[in-house]
Amino acid sequence: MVKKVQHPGVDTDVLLEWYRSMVFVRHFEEQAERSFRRGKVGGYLHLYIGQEAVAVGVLGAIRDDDIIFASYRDHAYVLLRGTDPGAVMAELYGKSTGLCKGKGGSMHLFDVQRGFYGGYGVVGGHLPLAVGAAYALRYDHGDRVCVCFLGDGAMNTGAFHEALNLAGLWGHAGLCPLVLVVENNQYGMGTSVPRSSAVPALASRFDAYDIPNEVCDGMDPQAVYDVVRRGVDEARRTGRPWAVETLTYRYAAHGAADLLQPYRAKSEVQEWRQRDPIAQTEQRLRHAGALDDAKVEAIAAEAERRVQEAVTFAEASPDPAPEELYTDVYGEARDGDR
Ligand SMILES: Cc1ncc(C[n+]2csc(CCOP(=O)(O)OP(=O)(O)O)c2C)c(N)n1
Ligand SMILES: [Mg+2]
Repeated sequence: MVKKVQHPGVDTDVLLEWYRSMVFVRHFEEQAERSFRRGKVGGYLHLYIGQEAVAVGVLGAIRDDDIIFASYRDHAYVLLRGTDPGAVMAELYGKSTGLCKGKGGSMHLFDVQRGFYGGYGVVGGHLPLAVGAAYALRYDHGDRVCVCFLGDGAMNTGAFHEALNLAGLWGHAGLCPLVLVVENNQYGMGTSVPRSSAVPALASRFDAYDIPNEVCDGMDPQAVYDVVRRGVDEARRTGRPWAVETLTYRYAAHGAADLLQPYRAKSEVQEWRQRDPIAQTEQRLRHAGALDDAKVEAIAAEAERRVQEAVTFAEASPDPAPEELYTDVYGEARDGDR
């Protein structure tokens, strides 16, 4: 059921905003990596560099009251959702002023106020949660949708099949407005999709659960937006799940601690870099007369200024107090819970 995607133009002003957002996210992550190398960021750090067009296109297609679930490669979603970059950087630094008081770290960002329901380290573990959340949204008679980002590797977990079967089934009753966004970045750690998936045309797997699906170019925010916008509108209208496989690439290592990448050729990374989402968008905007050298520099400088502000905040923030070790471990029982 894989369709070819055609996309008409998005407004130049919108594209310029998306460009600005992608530049900011990239600067933020490049800084996060530098901080990791300096030993300022502990634990894991998975960078999204190369995949920015997917987050921008998808978040551009949903409403502010829609909700989002994601894996551990999660910085872009919260930043684009409007979470304070200082709180995100402080979270990576493990500081008490962090988004999750320094207790979640890079993989477990969470911002309920802005509809971001995490940040999960267990591959595929968030899928059952997202299906349940989508069901809850419709059970409450609302018209919000739940967006769930997942990697190609997550599609080979048992949780994927169990969750998606329920999503398809509940969708028949109009009770699962779930938008599944596969970010096929070609690898799960060091294993390529053809080496790990019996059927590498991943979107087709959704057919098994009666979930309509499409494939799109994940290096182009406009292409992502156009296809996802249709899917979101459809899920909102019908209460049925919908899925897209975005074809994208991560330039960075799987995690910042992985220095060797023997599983792929440098030339392959270079080839994908030719289609860098930021460079491509910049070209398009220059062509439309909306960007020139001075504006490109100004946008980069502004991104860097905001990132350095976030770093200054994170560095100046205190570590969590030792007595905080046992707080926020369990939820508080409320009246009527038992
Ligand atoms: C259940 C489980 N199995 C294995 C791992 C180890 N692991 C961490 S990331 C990863 C690869 C996942 O690949 P993918 O879903 O494609 O996401 P990507 O890293 O490419 O964004 C694996 C196997 C894990 N975290 N959880
Ligand atoms: Mg992957």
